[in-house]
Amino acid sequence: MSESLKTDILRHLTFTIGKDAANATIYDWRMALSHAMRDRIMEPWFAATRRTWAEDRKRVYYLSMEFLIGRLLEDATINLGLHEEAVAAMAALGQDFHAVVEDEPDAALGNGGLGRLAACFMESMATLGCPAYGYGIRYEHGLFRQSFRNGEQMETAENWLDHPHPWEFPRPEARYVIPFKGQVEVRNGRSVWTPAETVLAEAHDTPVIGWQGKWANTLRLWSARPTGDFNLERFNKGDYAAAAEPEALARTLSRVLYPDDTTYQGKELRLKQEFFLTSAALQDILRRFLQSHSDLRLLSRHVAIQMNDTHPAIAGPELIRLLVDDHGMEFREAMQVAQQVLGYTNHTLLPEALERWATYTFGNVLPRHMQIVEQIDGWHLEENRRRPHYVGIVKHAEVRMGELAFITAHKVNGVSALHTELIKTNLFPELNDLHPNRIVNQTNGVTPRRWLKMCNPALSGLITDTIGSGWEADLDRLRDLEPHVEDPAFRQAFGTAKRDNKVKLAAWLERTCGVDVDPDALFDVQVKRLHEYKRQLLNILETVARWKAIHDNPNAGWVPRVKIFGGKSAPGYAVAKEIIHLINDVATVLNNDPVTSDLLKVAYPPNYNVSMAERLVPAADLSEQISTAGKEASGTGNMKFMINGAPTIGTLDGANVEILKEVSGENFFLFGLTAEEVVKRREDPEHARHAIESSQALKDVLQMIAEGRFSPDQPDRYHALVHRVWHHDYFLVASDFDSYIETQGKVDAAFTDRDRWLRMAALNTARSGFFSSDRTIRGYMTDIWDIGPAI
Ligand code: NBG
Repeated sequence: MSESLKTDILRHLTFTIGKDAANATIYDWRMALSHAMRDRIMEPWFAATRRTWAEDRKRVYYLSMEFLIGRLLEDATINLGLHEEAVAAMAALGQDFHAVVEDEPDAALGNGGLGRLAACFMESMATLGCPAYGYGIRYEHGLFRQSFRNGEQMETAENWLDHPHPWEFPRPEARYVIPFKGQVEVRNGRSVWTPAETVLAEAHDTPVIGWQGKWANTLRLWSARPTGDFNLERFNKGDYAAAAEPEALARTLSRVLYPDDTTYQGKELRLKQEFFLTSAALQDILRRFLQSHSDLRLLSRHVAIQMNDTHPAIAGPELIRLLVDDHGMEFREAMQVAQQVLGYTNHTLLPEALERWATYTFGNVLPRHMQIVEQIDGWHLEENRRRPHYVGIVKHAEVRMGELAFITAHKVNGVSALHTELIKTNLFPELNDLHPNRIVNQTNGVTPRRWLKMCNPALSGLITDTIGSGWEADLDRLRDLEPHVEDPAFRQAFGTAKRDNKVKLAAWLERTCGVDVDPDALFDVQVKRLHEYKRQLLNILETVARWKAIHDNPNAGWVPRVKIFGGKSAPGYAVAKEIIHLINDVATVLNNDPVTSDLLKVAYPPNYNVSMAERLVPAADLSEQISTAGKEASGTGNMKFMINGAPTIGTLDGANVEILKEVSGENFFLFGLTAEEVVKRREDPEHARHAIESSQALKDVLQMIAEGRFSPDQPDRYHALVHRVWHHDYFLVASDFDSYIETQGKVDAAFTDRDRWLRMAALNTARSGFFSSDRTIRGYMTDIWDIGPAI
C-alpha cells in the first residue's frame, strides 16, 4: 500500500471535512475517501479536456432527462485501478472500505433502463476516449423510495442531496437564461420572442472516469434558479402571486424526476423541464463551439447531439431558433445543420409512451417553437411533395414528438435488432418509406466494469486467473473461457464463485426482509420496473401453481427455489400496484407454509435500485425476461444476468433474441408466443378464456386467488385482477402460461444436473462479450456520430 493515499484521506478528513479520526463517523470517512479519489480524477479530466481542445476533436453531447448513475465511489476507485490500495488504506485507518462504500446514497436520477443506459454510455465513452458531455437535470429529488406497508407500495421522497455530494462541482459561471411563454412579433422581417417567464440554468459538473483512468468526460447537470428579474410592477399593482411566479417556477423546475418510464406525462411542468434541459445544453454547446470556430454551418464537423428518446426532441426547433433568431441563419440552412448534428434514439414502442403535446399547451409554453415546428412541417411537405404519403408533425391539434425527432435527425436508432425492425414496420412505416436509410440499429449494452468487475469480484477474479486481465475493456475476450468450460475444475470454481455470492445475498435477504433462504436453492430473479407488459404477474401465477403442485405431491423430488422480485411501480399505476400487493400477499402465505417453505420461498426486497441490482445480479441462477413478445424494446438487465452467468428464461423479445443467438438454444430457456403470433392471437377476442379453459393449472391458480387464499383479511381483494386475466388479458399472460410452466420444469431438470447447469452458466458468461456498452458506443461512433476511433 502506498502511504500517499492514506495520507490524503487523513488530510481530507482534517482539512476538508474538519474532523479528527477519533470522532469521525462513517459519513466523514466516506467524504474523506471520496475527496482523495476525486483528486486523482482531476489530472486525467483536465488532460482529456486539453487534448480535445488542442486536437479540435469532435464532441458528443448526450441529452437525457435521466442518468441513473447509482453510487460513484467504488466505481471511481476501480476505474482508477486503486481498489486494493483503497481497501488497504482504509483498513490501516481502522475502517472497512465496503461499509464506507455502502454509506453512499444512490444518485437515482432516472427510472429504469433508459436512465441506466445513459450512465453505462457515459462510462463507455470515457473508457473509449470519445470526447463527450452528458447533459441532464440535477433533480433535487430523484426517483422515490419504495417501502411496503401490509404488502402495498408506499412512496417517500428521496433526498440524495441532503448531504453534500462530493462528486460534483458547481459552475456558477456557466449559466443560461431559459425563456418560456410570452409573445412573438415580427420586427424588420425577423421573429422576436418576448418571453413572459425566464429561469436560469446553472451547471453542476461531475467527472466520469473511464477504465484505467485514461480519459474522463463530464456529466453536466442543470439546476434551476430564479433570474432575479423581480417583477416590481406587478408587485406594486398588488399582484403578489404573479410577481412571485418566476421564483416559484425556478424552484419547481429541477425539483422532481417524473416517476414514470413508460407513459408520458401530459403536464406543462414536464414540457418545461424538457425545454429547460435542452435549451441550456444547446446554448452551452454553441458557446463552446464559437470559442474556437465561427462558421455555424460547419457545426456537424465538431458536434454530434444524441436525443435520448423524445424527451429532448425540442432540440430540433430550439437549435433552429438559436441559429435563425440569434445568429441570423436562414431557416433552410439551419434545418440542414440541425439534421446533420442530431440523432434520435427510440426506446419504446408502447403507444402511451409516445409524447404528444396539445398544440395549445405547446404554443403557450413555447410560442416561437410552435411556429418553427409548423415551418419544419411545411418544409418537410415541400421536400416530399411527389411522394405517396405525407406525415405531419402536427396532427389532430397535437405536436407529435416522435415524428418531430425523426424529421429533425439524420439517424434514428432502435435499441435491439427486433425493436429496430418493429420501429420500421409498426412505429414509423411512412417516415421509413420516405427516408429509407435513416433508421439504424444499435443494440444496447452495459458496462462490464460496473456490471462484472465491480459487482462480482468472485467471478471476475476467477476470469482473470483463467484468461488473464484485459477482458474488462475487451469483453469479447470472455470467449477464451470456452475451452475451460470443459474442465471440471474450472466449472467447480465457477460454481463456488456463484455460491459465495448466493451466501452473501441470503444473509442480506434475511437482514432486509426477514426471509430465510437456502443458498443451495435455485435463485430465480425478476428485477425491473413493474409493468403489465413485463409480466411479473405471469411469474407470480407460476409461483402459485408450483406451490399447489408441491402441496399435491411433496415428495416428487422438487428443486428448492427462491423467487426474488424487485422493482417499483409508477405511483399512479394502479394495476401494477395491485400486482405488487399480490406478490407480497403470496410471499406471506408461502414463506409461512411448513409443508412447502423449504422448497419454495418468495422474497421481495423493497426499493430496488442500482445498488440492489449490484447485489442481486451476481447471485442469480436464473434470469426472468418474460415480457410479451414485441413489447420490451431491448432490456439491459437481461445482459447483466447473462454476463454474470445466469441463463435466461425468456420470450423472443428485445435483446433476448440476440442473447439466444449468442448462447444458442441449449443454454437458454425459450418459451411463449412470438411477436407475430401475439398479434394474431389477439384477433381472437376470447383468447384468454380459451387458454384458461385448456389449462387446469391456470384455472386452479386463478380460482385460489379469486377465493382469497392469499388475502384472507379481504377475500375479494383480487377479484378485479382475476377478472382482467379472463377478459382483458392484453399482455397474454393466459396464452403463455402453459408454455412458461413447462419451460420452468425444464429449468428444474437442468438445475438438478449440476454439471450441465454449470456448463450452461459458464457459457452464458463466455458468450456475453457482445453485450458490452463499449461495442454499442463504437457503433454509435461510426454509424451515427461520424467519429473515428478515439484515445
Ligand atoms: C426502456 C425500454 C427497455 C430498454 C431501455 C434502454 C424506456 C422508455 N425504455 O427495453 O423499456 O432496454 O429503454 O434502451 O425506459
